[in-house]
Amino acid sequence: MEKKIITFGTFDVFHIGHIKILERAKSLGTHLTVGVSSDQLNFNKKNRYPIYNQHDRSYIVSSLSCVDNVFLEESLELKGEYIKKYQADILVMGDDWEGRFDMYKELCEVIYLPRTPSISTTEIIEIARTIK
Ligand code: C2G
Repeated sequence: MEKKIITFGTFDVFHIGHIKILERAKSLGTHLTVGVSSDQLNFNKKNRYPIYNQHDRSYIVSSLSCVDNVFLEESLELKGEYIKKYQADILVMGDDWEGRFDMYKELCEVIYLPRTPSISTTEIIEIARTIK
């Protein structure tokens, strides 16, 4: 039986923590849809644009064998609409978002997975900045 998973993220400067959460998300079902957050959404949220633009970030994520479908996440508030549109059975997020999406439990199962320790896009950017 098909079991559809949906997850969301920026996936900027793609790293091992990103692939691990996507693989673990896929292992919970049979089909994985990924909402890649738009450049504008990131600017609104963090007051800066991602290093890689939304086309390149979507291209990288869609090239992964565990990913079946990619779309642009235009607004954080539209998660309920995306869950319905892509007929997701499970919403998966990293546990940095623990509890934040519990309101979608009326639409689907909501699972928070532990983050991969010791790696983040912010840290990679900071390290790269210090290299002369
Ligand atoms: N992640 C992880 N381990 C890390 C870093 C990230 O498991 N070391 C996970 C995050 O928990 C998230 C996914 O990878 O589930 C994508 O992370 P980000 O690109 O940082 O996504 P974010 O900016 O949190 O965007 O609608 C929600 C947003 O789009 C989430």
